[in-house]
Amino acid sequence: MSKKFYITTPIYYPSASPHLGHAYCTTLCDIIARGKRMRGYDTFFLTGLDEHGEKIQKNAAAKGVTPQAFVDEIATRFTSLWNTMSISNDDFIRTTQERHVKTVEDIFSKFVVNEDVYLSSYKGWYCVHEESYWTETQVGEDHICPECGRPVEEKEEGAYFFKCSKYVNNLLKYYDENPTFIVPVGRKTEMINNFIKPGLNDLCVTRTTFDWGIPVRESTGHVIYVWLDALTNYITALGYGQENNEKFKNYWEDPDCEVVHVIGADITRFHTIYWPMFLEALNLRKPDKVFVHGLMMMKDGKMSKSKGNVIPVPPLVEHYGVDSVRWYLAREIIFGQDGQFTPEQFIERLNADLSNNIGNLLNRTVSMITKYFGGQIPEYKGDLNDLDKNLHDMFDKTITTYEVLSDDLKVTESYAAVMDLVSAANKYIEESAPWALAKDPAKADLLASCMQHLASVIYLAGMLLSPIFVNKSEKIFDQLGIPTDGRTYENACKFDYVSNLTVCKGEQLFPRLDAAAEIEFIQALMAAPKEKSAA
Ligand code: ME8
Repeated sequence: MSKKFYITTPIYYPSASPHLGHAYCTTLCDIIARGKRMRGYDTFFLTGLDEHGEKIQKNAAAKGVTPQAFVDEIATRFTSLWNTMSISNDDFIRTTQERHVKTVEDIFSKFVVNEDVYLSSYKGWYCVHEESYWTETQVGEDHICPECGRPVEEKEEGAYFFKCSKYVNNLLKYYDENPTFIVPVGRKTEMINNFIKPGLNDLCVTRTTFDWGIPVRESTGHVIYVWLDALTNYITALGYGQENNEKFKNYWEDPDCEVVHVIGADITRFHTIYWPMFLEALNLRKPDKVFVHGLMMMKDGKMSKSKGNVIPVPPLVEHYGVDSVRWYLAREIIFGQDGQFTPEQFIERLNADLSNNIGNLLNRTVSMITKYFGGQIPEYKGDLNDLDKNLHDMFDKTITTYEVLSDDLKVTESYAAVMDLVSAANKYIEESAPWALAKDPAKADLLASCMQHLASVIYLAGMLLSPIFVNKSEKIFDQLGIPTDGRTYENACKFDYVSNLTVCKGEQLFPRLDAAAEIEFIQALMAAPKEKSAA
């Protein structure tokens, strides 16, 4: 039986251009997906757009275009950004697509028939930005949205309600039986204490005050609440409820397929409370994990177009290369925690890890193998001394550590472990002093062993880094002389695979960056007019 993995990003609102925050989430998911594919998992990676709702309708009206024309234009900016970031998604769902619309209508009808929804009327405090109703207590005396801090307005409308009361016990049982359903676990406590314990109201799942949404068949004038519409993308994209539902069967319906949703903290409530309830009502399995990542902030707080502090991604990628930007995103901010973008840390990260560490190791090793062995990687001589033995042990341990951490979605930690191996190999060069061994014919075996150990470490590191380095890993393999058909995870994990290959010295992979000049370059990018330079 093949190992299977299904990973999704949130589907973003195409209400404005995507920024580095969106790129952060999608790139991290891409790295996870590529890592699983590398290890032989049958992987499906989904991203897309959440195109309905009042906010989109208002933004389109402000521009004097139809909502569909509005989202069509912004959709091209998202796909272009995913191209720039080398995102390897298997599908791109848009909630205005027929496959999705029809299935959502069917899902709603099922809810009506099964009496999971009922018609009533709703009065409450509504936040247009979050498209959410809040209670009097939640908005407080100032009538402010607890999620985004914007003013809310009082509204009353006829509406369908989803019977949360029917499913809340099942949800709590699911939390209990699946302690890693919500990661980091602190988020689960937050959900229980803030939303479930105070009493979960039935959820209002239709709107009548605007029409840019999926219509309710059973009641003219009602459109389906944007969150019920949006969450179901995770199954409609796989073909749920459609004729062509092979992917749905292969991934969602296979209990051995791990299903993971990666989201930002702002949308935890919808994914961890309502989504499992909708699935229970449809009699479908629930996701194994909702992983809540942190926010990428700027010095003056959350990145947002209205603040004008958005960093344009394409010129960053054009200047530094996609692999470097991907490396920064994966390594600088611990996945699951908030982080801050600063030009100083960006340059420091690239210089320290890429230029001084992996780039340096590759250069030195290929040069020495060329100089001492005419370019041919010597045969494996076993562990001849403690230095060899320690590096060999670390090689083996890094494979296990990488696999365990990445299966736990500890992306940053898993790549830190790979860099630790690279640092250890650089240190091993200093301690083994191959230049001294080369002067003593009695130490020929030690010299050969040293070169072989270094080449093995580089092959493994290059492979483990390949989910991030979509270009440079291949260049590493070229310099090591790895045949194209030998570039597999299994081979890279074999300590003696590289023996007898012929290295081929190439360009320096990560030239050192001049910090002062580069910081100035990034600051200029950040100051550039935003709308043009966005995605
Ligand atoms: O909430 N740092 O869409 P959205 C890191 N359509 N991640 C960020 C970020 C930042 N500064 N800004 C945004 C929606 N994100 C709904 C989702 S899902 C069924 C429907 C990421 O366009 C983060 O993952 O507001 C966040 O959860 C998501 O974008 C919200 O995107």
